[in-house]
Amino acid sequence: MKLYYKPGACSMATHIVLNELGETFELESVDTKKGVTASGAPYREINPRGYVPALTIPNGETLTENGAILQYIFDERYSDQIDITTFVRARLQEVLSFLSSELHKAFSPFFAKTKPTTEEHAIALEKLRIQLSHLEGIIADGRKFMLGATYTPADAYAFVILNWAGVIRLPLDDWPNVKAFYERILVRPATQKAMVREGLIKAEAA
Ligand SMILES: N[C@@H](CCC(=O)N[C@@H](CS)C(=O)NCC(=O)O)C(=O)O
Repeated sequence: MKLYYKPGACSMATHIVLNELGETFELESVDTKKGVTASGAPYREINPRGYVPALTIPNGETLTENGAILQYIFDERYSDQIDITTFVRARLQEVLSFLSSELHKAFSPFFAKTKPTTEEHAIALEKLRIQLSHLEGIIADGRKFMLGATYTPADAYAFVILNWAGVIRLPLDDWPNVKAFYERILVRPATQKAMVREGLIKAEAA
């Protein structure tokens, strides 16, 4: 498999999950602004929408969109850890959809090309706080992972999004379950390995 990524971006969720599974895979970084991969390939020929992640799977097809990629890996590789019923798949999709269309997108204004005005920043922050409170609700019942007792790709995706809170200097103290969840996923060896490989932390810190 081959993952197209940008350091610290949502593509790191797939990177972490592949590490969790002990998969052998290739990584190629993408300059999404220039639209080229590290080896000089035109990235829109890989993902016509120009953003990461994209994952080339063993049959030669390339999948895009976090939700689809993470669902694919779950279906293909997690059946020995969890009974993948239609209901469990729907639960995963429920969480992945929330993460992708609500929580992930609530961070977008902070990374926009044009710096938001003070008023826009305040509105965006309020919207983000609401989504973090929704996440707090999902993991409030003492559950260890997003789906309950078992780690799934949704945990890696939630972690990567929460990591952006540090980038925008938003402490997670107002959401204690979210903060504890973030810290639980942060210390996992697969997470640390991906963060070192993507240059987010130094090897000796891992
Ligand atoms: N709908 C897409 C959104 C992916 C996305 O937002 N990717 C960001 C990084 S997290 C990106 O590549 N943005 C282009 C850029 O940063 O130049 C998905 O869920 O996969």
